[in-house]
Amino acid sequence: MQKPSVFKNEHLQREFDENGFVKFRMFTPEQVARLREFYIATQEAHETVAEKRKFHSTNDTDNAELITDADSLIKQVMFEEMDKHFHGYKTIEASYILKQSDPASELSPHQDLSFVDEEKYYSYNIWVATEPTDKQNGCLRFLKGSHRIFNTVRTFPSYPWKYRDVSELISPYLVDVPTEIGDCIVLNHACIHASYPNLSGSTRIAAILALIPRDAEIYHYYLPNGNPDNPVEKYTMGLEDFIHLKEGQRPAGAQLVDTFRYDFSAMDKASFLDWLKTTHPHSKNGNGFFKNILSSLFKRA
Ligand SMILES: O=C(O)CCC(=O)C(=O)O
Repeated sequence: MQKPSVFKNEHLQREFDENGFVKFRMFTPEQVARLREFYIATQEAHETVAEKRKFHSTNDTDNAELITDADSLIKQVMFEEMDKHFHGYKTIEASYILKQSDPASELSPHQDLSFVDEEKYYSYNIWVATEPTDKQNGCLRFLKGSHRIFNTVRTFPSYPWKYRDVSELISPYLVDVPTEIGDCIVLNHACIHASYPNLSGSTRIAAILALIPRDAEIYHYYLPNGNPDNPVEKYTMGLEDFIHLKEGQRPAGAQLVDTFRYDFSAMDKASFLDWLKTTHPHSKNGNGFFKNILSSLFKRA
């Protein structure tokens, strides 16, 4: 089934559909400066969790006033540009994500939570950093096309990851996506992505806005205790429900619309290697990687 388009520009839509992400220049330096200024003004409130987590977001503070104010400011700036590039969208929540300068700020390959029924729709983030990003301060990295491997349900607060048995195979195939001031990266939440640790000496400040196609319902999939033997609970959500969502807990006021058992079984290595061979046959890293696998098979003990 064809999922609805969200980009006005068909080349951007094609690249997004094909790769699961796309980068383009969306903001002026002045708009980026406004995103940064709000963060600096609220830095203390944001950094209440900084001791515990080297990668954290506004939501991690559990401070409803800060979460609401950050959501409004980021949306105000982003809405100045949204309709030039996107159509048929509905916004969810906006927040800051902070990567402190620390080796523990690395994000290993992952997918983001599900927000919609991905048989019919997709959900996505607009990600914008308030400084240029590169390998040194933790730029994003993507496994191209990985949003198309399986339709997965990605539950809160945790879940057994579909790619848990192949996670060590992913890294050589990730492509780095550095950014300049004003660039945004639009990423499909189902696309496998990661980011380098920030080792630059200062915090990397980024803002994100989560969106879905206009006709899609916003869902939140809750798996009690992250235990795959439990049924998944599916809730319809509004912005307020996200603002008040607490670490590890059910959304307090949201409506439960379904419960279902979900098969969380892992993708096996042979199938993943097959997928890599057909989708990334010319990858520089990939060829080397396959050679390594082959040569290690023929190594004498
Ligand atoms: O900002 C980062 O380093 C990672 C962002 C990310 O994983 C996301 O937006 O889903």
